[in-house]
Amino acid sequence: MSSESLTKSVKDKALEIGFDLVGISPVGSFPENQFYKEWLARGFAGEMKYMEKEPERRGDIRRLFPEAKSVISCGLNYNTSYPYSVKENDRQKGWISRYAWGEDYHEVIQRKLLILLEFIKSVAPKGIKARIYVDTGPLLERVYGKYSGIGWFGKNTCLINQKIGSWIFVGEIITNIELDYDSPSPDRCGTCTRCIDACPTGAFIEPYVIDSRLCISYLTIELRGKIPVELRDKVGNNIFGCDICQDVCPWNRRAKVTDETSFQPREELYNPDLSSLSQLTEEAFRLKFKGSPMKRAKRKGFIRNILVAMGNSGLKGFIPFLKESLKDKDPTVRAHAAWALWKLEGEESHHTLSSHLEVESESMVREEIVSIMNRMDRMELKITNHKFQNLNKLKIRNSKY
Ligand code: B12
Ligand code: SF4
Ligand code: SF4
Repeated sequence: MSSESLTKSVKDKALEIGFDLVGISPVGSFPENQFYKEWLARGFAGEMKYMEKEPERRGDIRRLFPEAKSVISCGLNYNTSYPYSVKENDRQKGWISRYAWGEDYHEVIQRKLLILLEFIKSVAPKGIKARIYVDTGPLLERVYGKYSGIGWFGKNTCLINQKIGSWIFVGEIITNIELDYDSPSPDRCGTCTRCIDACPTGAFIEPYVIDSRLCISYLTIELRGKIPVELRDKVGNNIFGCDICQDVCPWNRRAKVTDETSFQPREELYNPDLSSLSQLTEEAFRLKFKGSPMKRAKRKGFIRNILVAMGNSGLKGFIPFLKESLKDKDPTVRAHAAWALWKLEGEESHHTLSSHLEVESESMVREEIVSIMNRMDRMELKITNHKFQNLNKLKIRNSKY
């Protein structure tokens, strides 16, 4: 079979299996690979230590697979037909990122790639070698997405396709056979800066460059310990991931709706009630999120996020749940429960928090509570100073008469 007809049959098969996009690029070292090392050096990977492992390999796949010649990039649309706007309305509820409403994409894409690989093996010349990737190894997947022509790097760093927008997952087959290659996708962001302007935490240090440490997606999924206090207000009601920089992107306005059944939202994952989730046990968490990407946050990370959203809600109805979480077995959970109580009750939380301090032994929680109390004291001092100044002003005024 000629490389032209092999390429065509591979692409036809990818679409037949259900991928929405497919493109092919030669293996290579592209200019964007240079940004990666710089990005790591600036500390933008935060605690994602796996990103720092073998950066050379991530930059050039031939270090891992020396015979590699071609990368077949496949894109799968996860834009289900649910509306976005609900999240703004109801403070009782938390927002789970669109990408996590259905089945774990790693598994869905891997299944499809395996079918495609079997097909390729059946039609390709003997001696073919190939590997499958979907966020499973050191590969800059979006760089290959761009050079395979399935999308460009938006200023929000997402891969955007002109026809179906950016609600796409990507996966690749890397092989030692040569195929016909596509041209890279041209950048179509133009003068737009909507994603940069809309990001609540200012995570885009400059167009095309994200500081993960500021990204809500990182804070609610990847970060294991406490969410930095100064960022908690900005997390809002995002309890797993964040969609804001994609929601505002004009290329998603008319994004095609997917018919992939695996991504249809599980009822309880679409804009769920916060109160129903804050008391999940380890076992309940495991059962509820089996087969879902949400398991990545682990129970403690997920409950931590719920408590932050409760604290940001302004709703005093959550106070009993927070008091219950103050007894949680996990110190990260207790620390965030203390913070959220303070957010909802202000000075009234003093009694509960100081009583808790008497029985709390974990330094992480003690530090949180002490810092809240110091803040309360500073506020008290400010109010007293303010009253004192007003009294003095009054005295001075009175002395004039
Ligand atoms: C680490 C990671 C994260 C981190 C860091 C995000 C990031 N932008 O890198 C965090 C946890 C924040 C994250 C969040 C999300 N992620 Co993520 N993530 C990854 C992962 C594992 C690695 C990405 C990576 O290598 N980053 C390193 C940095 C350097 O890459 P970069 O920021 O994209 O920078 C590139 C360009 O911007 C360019 N560049 C840099 N500077 C400049 C300057 C100029 C002038 C130019 C022109 C270019 C340029 O070069 C860089 C490449 O070296 C990939 C899977 C993979 N193996 O590729 C999934 C992946 C990128 N994530 C994905 C998804 C779906 C998400 C979320 C939407 C999930 C969610 N809703 O919460 C968010 C989106 C947030 C966002 N705006 O990026 C998809 C993206 C699909 C798409 N359409 O783009 C991927 C590809 C997984 C997959 N297989 O489908 N993710
Ligand atoms: S996912 Fe949210 S926090 Fe992260 S860069 Fe986009 S808008 Fe900002
Ligand atoms: S919002 Fe605008 S700048 Fe950002 S990725 Fe979309 S088109 Fe590009």
